[in-house]
Amino acid sequence: MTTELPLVDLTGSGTRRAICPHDCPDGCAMTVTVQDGVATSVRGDSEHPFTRGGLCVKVNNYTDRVYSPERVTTPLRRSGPKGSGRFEPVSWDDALAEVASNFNRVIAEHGAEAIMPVSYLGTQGTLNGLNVGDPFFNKMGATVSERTYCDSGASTAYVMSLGPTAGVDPESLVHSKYIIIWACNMISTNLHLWPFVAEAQRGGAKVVVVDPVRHKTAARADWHIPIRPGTDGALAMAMINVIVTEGLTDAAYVRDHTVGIDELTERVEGHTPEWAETETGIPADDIRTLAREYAAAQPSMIRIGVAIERHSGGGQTVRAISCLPGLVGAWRKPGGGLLALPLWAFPVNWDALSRAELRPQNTRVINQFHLGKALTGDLGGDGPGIHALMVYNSNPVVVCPDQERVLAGLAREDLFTVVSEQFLTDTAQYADIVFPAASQLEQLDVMFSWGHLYIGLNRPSIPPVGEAVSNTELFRRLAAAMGYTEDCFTMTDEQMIDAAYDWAAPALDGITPATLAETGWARLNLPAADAYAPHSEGGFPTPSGKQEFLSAAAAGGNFVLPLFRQGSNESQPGEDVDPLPHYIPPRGPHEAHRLSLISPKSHAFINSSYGNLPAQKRVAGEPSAWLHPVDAEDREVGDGDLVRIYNELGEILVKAKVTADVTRGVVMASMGAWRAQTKGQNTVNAINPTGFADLGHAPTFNDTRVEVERA
Ligand SMILES: Nc1nc2c(c(=O)[nH]1)N[C@H]1C(S)=C(S)[C@@H](COP(=O)(O)OP(=O)(O)OC[C@H]3O[C@@H](n4cnc5c(=O)[nH]c(N)nc54)[C@H](O)[C@@H]3O)O[C@H]1N2
Ligand SMILES: Nc1nc2c(c(=O)[nH]1)N[C@H]1C(S)=C(S)[C@@H](COP(=O)(O)OP(=O)(O)OC[C@H]3O[C@@H](n4cnc5c(=O)[nH]c(N)nc54)[C@H](O)[C@@H]3O)O[C@H]1N2
Ligand SMILES: [Mo]
Repeated sequence: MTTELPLVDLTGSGTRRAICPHDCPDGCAMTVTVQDGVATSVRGDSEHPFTRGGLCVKVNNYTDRVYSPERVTTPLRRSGPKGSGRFEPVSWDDALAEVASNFNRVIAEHGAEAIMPVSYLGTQGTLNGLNVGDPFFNKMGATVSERTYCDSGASTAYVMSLGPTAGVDPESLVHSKYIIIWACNMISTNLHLWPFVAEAQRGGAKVVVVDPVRHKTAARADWHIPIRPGTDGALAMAMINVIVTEGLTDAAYVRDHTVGIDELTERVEGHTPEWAETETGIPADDIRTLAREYAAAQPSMIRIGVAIERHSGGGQTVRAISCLPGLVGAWRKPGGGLLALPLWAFPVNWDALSRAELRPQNTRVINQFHLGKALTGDLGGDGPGIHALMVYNSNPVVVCPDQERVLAGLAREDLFTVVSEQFLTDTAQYADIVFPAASQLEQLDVMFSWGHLYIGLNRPSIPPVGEAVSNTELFRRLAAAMGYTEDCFTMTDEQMIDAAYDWAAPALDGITPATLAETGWARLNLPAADAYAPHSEGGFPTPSGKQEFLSAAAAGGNFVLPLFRQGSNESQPGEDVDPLPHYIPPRGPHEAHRLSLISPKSHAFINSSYGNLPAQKRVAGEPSAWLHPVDAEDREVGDGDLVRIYNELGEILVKAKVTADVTRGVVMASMGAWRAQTKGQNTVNAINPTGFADLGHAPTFNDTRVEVERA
């Protein structure tokens, strides 16, 4: 039976509820003020226990995004050369017909695998987000797009160690006695968690930040530990070494609730703090102090950022870090454990979203990091080249590595490119057809979170701006144009909501789409944060039911979760993985390129979204690269100089910010700015590699060697 949701008066006035759509752990609940069908402002919901009444520099003026004069409001057809950004409005019917005829032409000439979807998380809504186009492209038999931008490697590692468990309620951090924030710039990227950390800190907890950069979050910590990028695995292995050799374990917890302590103890032999000092640049005594304090102060918490996975050994780094809470019994109490992404608590029916069974067996898979190669014919293998591309929920020109090749590919006159967008992004500039995409205030969706334990219903507050449609509606229209008749292509959004979750699951007990329409959001049916310690007595969802230092899932364990692969229905025998954590060093410096490049998130943008909007551009300022004073002096670079940062992939031109807030040997250039904002028309992904990390095909954005010179 389909849930009937009460109608919203889209042309009226009053206050409406919404949930922030962005790919961010905070998933904020918002109240929207509407005047005669026009949204005039958004505010953070003061009753939502995680949002607590505040939004952020990105979303505070969301209505400026919704009504921006730059919004794409009708379908557009290219009217100039490729990439010229010249378009003319066309009707929906004409645009759909043109897309269908081109897709059919490519399928007839080259086969369906010559079409590739490219998408990520413009919205993270359950309906309109990651998997919204999967049924359509699975049915088509198009090349499967592997999307491992974010947390794929960390998730693979985490599940190998702990199983798919939420593990920690982020709100329980108020009870922590020791908090290690490891590769996460919380004040910029997970702002709404900070008040919980600050409360713990006021209560006497020590807050430690492990990061090559002394950023906004590190500045508020009690102890900032600068580290060489990509060497966190060495730090974690040395912490394990100190904890086991000095007898700092919670022996009863280890005995009853973990597997593999003997093997782990043997593995960390020789991984002394002195050894780790040479890898990480952190003094051995500091490593000892960190391990001792972390073990002694219970409950202790580790918050890893997604950035922890983005280097050659990112997966094994997460494997090593995940041993720590089990060793010291941190799981025993609320406020202890490892906080990664508690998404696992939400009973999402990923299979129903992706419909992998619609696609032919053994359809070709291309990882999006290889988009540039795929478009320029440098793929290898014997499948067809890519002749049509459809981009939605993503801006690959800015977010994908190997930017120059991506641009060269998009510039191909023979490539038919469709983009669904709110704005003419650096990618949409290269489209043949652009479809206008709705904003969150114009669409219906159910929102999970990867940073708290509340589910939310986002109902539309205003009518569509121009002819914009939600992604679900776009794919209904495209499916009709292609003649696809399966039920999933005619389901209404309400029907999709029913199918998207296991509403009978215990976590949703007492919660239905109808109750959410009343309340806007609800805490999953779990113990309250001050009683939430799901692993106080073990009970991990692993093969052994214990925390696995020695992983039973290691044979064939290097898999990519199906949700990142259009719901893979093929058996995916992954490569075998060492069942014990180990250290994989980052790419070393070499003569030509002596500096490590990292490209974390911008404070004022969300990935590349908002990179075109005035308020956020003002906050972000001109794109810059942070350089340590000694590295700057070696290269005769002064603060504010224009510099060329280059390697074998390409170069970017940015302003140098010379500051001791970045570790020596490291260059930090945030991602997110659009090409037009930069001097060389290239952004940092022009010098980022396409290589995978060791697990889950995670990216290696923070494992890049570069050199810098004055431009
Ligand atoms: N303002 C803002 N917020 C965002 C986003 C955004 O674009 N802007 N994006 C959202 C998304 S999609 C994500 S995935 C999250 C990501 O949020 P985070 O996980 O916080 O990711 P980053 O900002 O990439 O990097 C965090 C920190 O890791 C550090 N770092 C880089 N390499 C290393 C390393 O090898 N070791 C250590 N210890 N530290 C390292 C960087 O210096 C940086 O301070 O943020 C979300 N929130
Ligand atoms: N160098 C470097 N590169 C990175 C990262 C890094 O740290 N460093 N981080 C990586 C990470 S963690 C992530 S998550 C990815 C993010 O990569 P993306 O998910 O591609 O992020 P955005 O750049 O925000 O692009 C999303 C686009 O979707 C559009 N959009 C928003 N809502 C909708 C909608 O409802 N429908 C449609 N059709 N479009 C919509 C927005 O306007 C925007 O242009 O970037 C990755 N790239
Ligand atoms: Mo991300």
